[in-house]
Amino acid sequence: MKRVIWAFVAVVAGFLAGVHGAAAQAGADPLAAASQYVNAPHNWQWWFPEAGSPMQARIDWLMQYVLWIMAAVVGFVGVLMVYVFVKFNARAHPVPGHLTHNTLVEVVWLVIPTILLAIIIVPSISLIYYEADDSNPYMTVTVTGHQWYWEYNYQAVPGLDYTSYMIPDDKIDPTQGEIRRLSVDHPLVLPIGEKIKFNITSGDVLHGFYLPSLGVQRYAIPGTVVTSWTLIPKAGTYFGQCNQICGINHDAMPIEIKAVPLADYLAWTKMAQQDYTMNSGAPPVFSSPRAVNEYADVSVTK
Ligand SMILES: [Cu+2]
Repeated sequence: MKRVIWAFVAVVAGFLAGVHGAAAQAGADPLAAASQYVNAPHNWQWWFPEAGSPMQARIDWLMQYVLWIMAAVVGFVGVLMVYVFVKFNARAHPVPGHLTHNTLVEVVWLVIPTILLAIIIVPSISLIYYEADDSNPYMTVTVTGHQWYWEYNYQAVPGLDYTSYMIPDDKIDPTQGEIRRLSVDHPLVLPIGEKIKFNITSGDVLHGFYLPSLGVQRYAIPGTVVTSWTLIPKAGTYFGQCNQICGINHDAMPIEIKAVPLADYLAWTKMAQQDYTMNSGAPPVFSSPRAVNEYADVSVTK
C-alpha cells in the first residue's frame, strides 16, 4: 500500500513538474517544438508522405503488401498470355485441340486465388478494426467543416473553440516557416504520444477531414458525427486538406496541426483560456502570429 501511495505521489509530482516546467518559461512559445519537424508535401512527390502516426504506417505497409502480391499476379498472367500467343496462334498451332476439362487445372485456379484472397483479407480486416477503435482517448476534439474554414472544439477545455483559416497567398511569410496554401492562422494543437479522438461534422455542406501523413480521412457530414482518431509520436507540424469538393473556396481550407509535448500542450491551453477570458464574447486569440479571424469571410456563431 505504502509503495502504491509513493508511486502515486511520484506521478503527481512528475506531472506538476512537467506543467510547471513549461509554464515557468513565461513568454516562451509553447508551440516551438512543432517547428523542429515539418511533414509537408513537396514538389514531384509520388509516394505517400512519411508516416506520422501508427495508423498511416499500417496503411503504408498494407498498400505495399497488396501491391507486391498484385505485381506477382499480373506478372504471372502476363507470362502465361505471351506463352499462349506464341505457342497456340493459328500459324504455330493450326489444328485446335478439343480440351474442355482438366481437374488439376481447375483445382489450382480455384485454390491459389482463394489463398491470395485469404492472406489479403486478414490484414485488411484487422486494419479496419484498428482504424475504428477510437476507445479510451486522452482527449476529444470536435472538428466542424464550414464554407470555407475549420472549427476546432476541445471538449475537455471549456471555451476552447476556435476557427482556423488559411493564410492568403499575399500574406504568407516563409521566414516564419509558413507554407503557401497549407499554413493557417490558428492551427490545431495536439499533444504527442496521446490518443486523440476526432468527432467530425459539418455546419453546412459535405467537407472532408483528410490528414494524409496521419492516415485519417473522413467525410464531415452535416447533421451527423463521424469519428476517427490519431496518435502522433513525434513533435512536429503536420498538414491536411479538405478533400471533398465543397464550393468555390474548397481549396482554401487546409488543416495545420502543431503536435507538441504534453506539458507544452497544457501550457498552450492555459494561454488560450486566458486569451478567451480577455476577449470574452469574441473568438479567442491564441498563440498565433496572426490576429483573430483576420481572414474570415464568414462570421462564426458559437
Ligand atoms: Cu471543404
